[in-house]
Amino acid sequence: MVFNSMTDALVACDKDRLIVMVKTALEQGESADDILNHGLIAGMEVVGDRMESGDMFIPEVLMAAQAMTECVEILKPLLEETGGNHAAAVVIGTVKGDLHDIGKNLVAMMMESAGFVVHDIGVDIPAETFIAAIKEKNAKIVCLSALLTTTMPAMKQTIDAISESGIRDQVKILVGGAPVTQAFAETIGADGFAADAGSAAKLAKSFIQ
Ligand code: B1M
Repeated sequence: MVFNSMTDALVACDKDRLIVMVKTALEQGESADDILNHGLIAGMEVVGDRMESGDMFIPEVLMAAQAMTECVEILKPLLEETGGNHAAAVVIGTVKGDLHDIGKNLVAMMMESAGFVVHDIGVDIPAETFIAAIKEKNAKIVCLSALLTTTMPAMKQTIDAISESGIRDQVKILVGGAPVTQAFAETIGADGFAADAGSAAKLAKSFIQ
């Protein structure tokens, strides 16, 4: 019930109401994980459906995204699990042409709390910027995020460019984002696919241990 109300507040772009709901739910003993998954992410699914059907427009979707981001900030300390210190550097970004960053930010957060040193290089990132960051940070893991079917090819282009630059053996490349699948990850030569932020951190740990 409380999660349905969160969805309603998100769809109504009512940030203040949403923040109060999140704080109240925490006080009432709901877990940060449940609030994120059943309240906020589920709400964003509805926002996506409305966007697709033309019932919500970009400015409203941006307001909903901002509301979600602020709520994630509240949940952040509670979502973080200590996973030991892996010290390995992770470079993460959303691929070229794609501006979506909420999922990528969640993955970065979970990686950080799993003990990685995370370098978030942002959104709309061309292959050459990924390559420069991998070299500069001596990264062992690279995470590519894409939310659009039209930017999925940029994942392959990025992986190809990393191979051509001669540093492919130095890094494990993980991919994710709503339209991405395990099969797609295999097709483009990624080392792994994660469906959500928690799985991404677990997968990264499995490559380092
Ligand atoms: Co956009 N958008 N959007 N949008 N948007 C989608 C993705 C869409 C599905 C909506 C829809 O039509 N139903 C659709 C894509 C359709 C398609 O490609 N088939 C779409 C579209 C079309 C567009 C535009 C083209 C719209 C337009 O301009 N006409 C445009 C493109 C802009 C661009 O990128 N060039 C656009 C713009 C935007 C906003 C800027 C308004 C805003 C983004 C704001 C922001 O990110 N700061 C926005 C939003 C908010 C969405 C929806 C509604 C929500 C995305 C989100 O944040 N979800 C989205 C609909 C949807 O996804 N249902 C939609 C919550 C987030 C936590 O989930 O990002 O999936 P997600 O991340 C998950 C996993 O996927 C995974 O872990 C995360 C959490 O556990 N994961 C990874 C993500 N990255 C990972 C990386 C990893 C591992 C796991 O690496 C290892």
